Formats: sequence, C-alpha cells, structure tokens
Amino acid sequence: MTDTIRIAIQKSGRLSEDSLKLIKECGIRFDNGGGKLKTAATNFPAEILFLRDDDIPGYVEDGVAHLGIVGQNVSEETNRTVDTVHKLGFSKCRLSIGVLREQEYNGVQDLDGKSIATTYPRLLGEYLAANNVTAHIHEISGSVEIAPSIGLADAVCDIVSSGSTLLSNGLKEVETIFRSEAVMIAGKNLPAPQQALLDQLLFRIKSVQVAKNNKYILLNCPNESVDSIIEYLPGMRSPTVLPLAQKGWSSLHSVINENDFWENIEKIRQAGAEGILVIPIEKMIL
Ligand code: PRT
Ligand code: ZN
Repeated sequence: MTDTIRIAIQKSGRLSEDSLKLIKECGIRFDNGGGKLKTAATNFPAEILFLRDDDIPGYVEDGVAHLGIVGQNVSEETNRTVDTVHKLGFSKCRLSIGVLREQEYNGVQDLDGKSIATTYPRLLGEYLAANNVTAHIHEISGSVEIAPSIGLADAVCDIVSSGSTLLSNGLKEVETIFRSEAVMIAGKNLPAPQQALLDQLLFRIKSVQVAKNNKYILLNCPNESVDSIIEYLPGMRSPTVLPLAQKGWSSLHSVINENDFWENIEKIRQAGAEGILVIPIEKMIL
C-alpha cells in the first residue's frame, strides 16, 4: 500500500494516551486492542506503529515510518535527520541539572570538574560546551536521580516535570538546559502521496488545537448593550445577534479565546450581559 501514511507512536508510556487521543480527535479510527505492534486505520489511509519512543526518530529517518510523535528531548538527543513539523502541546517537561540540596551552588561554572549522571549525553554535552564547562558525563540508562546519593556522580541531568522526583531524592534543580513538549516529526523528502496525507493531518490537528483554545459563548443582553459587548467578543468574522422573544433584548453568539476568558467575562457582565453559556468547541476551521 504505497499511498498509506505510517505513523509511529509510543507503545506504552507517558506519550501514548495523548498521542492516541490526538489521532482519534482527527477523526482517524482504528482498532488498538490486544497489544498490537501495528494497526490499520479504517477510515483514513494510515497505519499506526506502536514503538518505544527512543526508536521512533530512527524509524522515521529510515522511512519505516513516515511520521512519528515523540518528545523533543528524544528527537534532539537521538539527532536523526528528520523534520519537526508541528508542536503538539502535550507532555511538557524540561531537561534540568540537579545537585544535592545541601551543596552550595553559585552557577554553571561550579560544575567544572564534576561528574554528571544522565541519559541525555548529547544535549548535556552541548550545554556544557556552550558554557565552557568541562565535566565528566556519566551516561546511565535509568534511575538517574539516585546517582548523587549513592556516590555515583556529583550531579544529575534528567527530565523534570513537577520536580517531586528531584525533591524526594534530596536534589535541587539548578539549571534548565532544554524545554520540551511532544512534537510530530516527519521523514525528509516524503513521497508526494504521503506529503499530501501529512498536509491533511496537519490541517485536522490545527483545527483540534484551535478549538481547544476557544469556547463558544451565548448570552442575553439589552439591545443597547450589544455594541459594547461585541467589542469584547469580536468572534470569527463577527458575532451573531438574534432577537429574544422579550422585546428590547437580544441573544449574542460568539467565540472567546481561553486566555482572555476570565478578564473579558467580567467586562461583558458589567456591560449588561446575563444568562451566559460557555460551551466547548470540538473542531474549529478558520
Ligand atoms: O518505554 P519507552 O522507551 O517508550 O518510554 P520511556 O520510559 O523512555 O519514556 P516515558 O514514557 O517515561 O516518557 C516519554 C516522554 O514523556 C519523555 O521523553 C518526555 O518527552 C515526556 N515526559 C514528560 C517525561 C516526563 N514528563 C517525566 N516526568 N518523561 C519522563 N519523566 C520522568 C523523569 O525521567 C523523572 O524520572 O519523570 C520523573 C520526573 O518527574 P517529576 O514530575 O517528579 O518531576
Ligand atoms: Zn524511552
């Protein structure tokens, strides 16, 4: 099937659920039961491959998969020749350096001559070189946070999300070297049919993302308040204004951005709006 697009996602781990959710929100249906390694979509020319996240950039580079969903941390560390085509906004985390809490720390130069345990030797090496620090990079494959307390290394360089793992291992976060989120990666020079399918997918992903950042809003207001309320609710082209059965009143329908929501809702109420309903939007095509 040369006109099928193969999408690699993490089989099981922190990226799996959101990756599957995104594909489903794009209207692509498939059966992922039974711990399969590969499944075909039923209503879109796509195959989903379930892999370890560290292997995804390599498979995309080799063309085994056309697309992959991985953390930027993994994509950058593996340093494969792939394109990052879209940021997906989930699995946000950072790659940070931590040292024992009781250790005095005044800046990155304090790491000179120290040993740092990590599973990210490439990104750490680049960071140290950029800061003119010479430290020994101790590459280990897991349980990095325990290294200082058992005397294996002076510091760690690992993924941090809430910070509680560092805290519970007696460490403090002293440098953030990389900020990451899940991204979609694609092979270089995709064949034309797969590039066309990628374009369709990106259109759907963007519609889902825009919808998540916006809410549908309906409200009632006296006719004389309509103009001032519209200033806060410009909508897509412009809001819909319909007469209520009660004389002198209107119903106004529009879209409001999630980021402006609380600030604007207060102003809208002060301008005379009442009976305000706010509804999630599933897809939004601008
Ligand atoms: O089996 P496979 O190789 O596929 O999975 P994995 O075990 O290598 O990766 P997984 O599922 O743990 O993580 C996948 C991706 O999720 C990572 O590459 C990151 O892009 C992203 N991500 C987001 C995280 C975290 N948050 C996270 N908190 N990856 C790992 N962690 C770990 C971190 O290593 C540390 O042990 O969680 C701990 C820190 O968390 P806090 O909340 O205590 O700070
Ligand atoms: Zn992994």
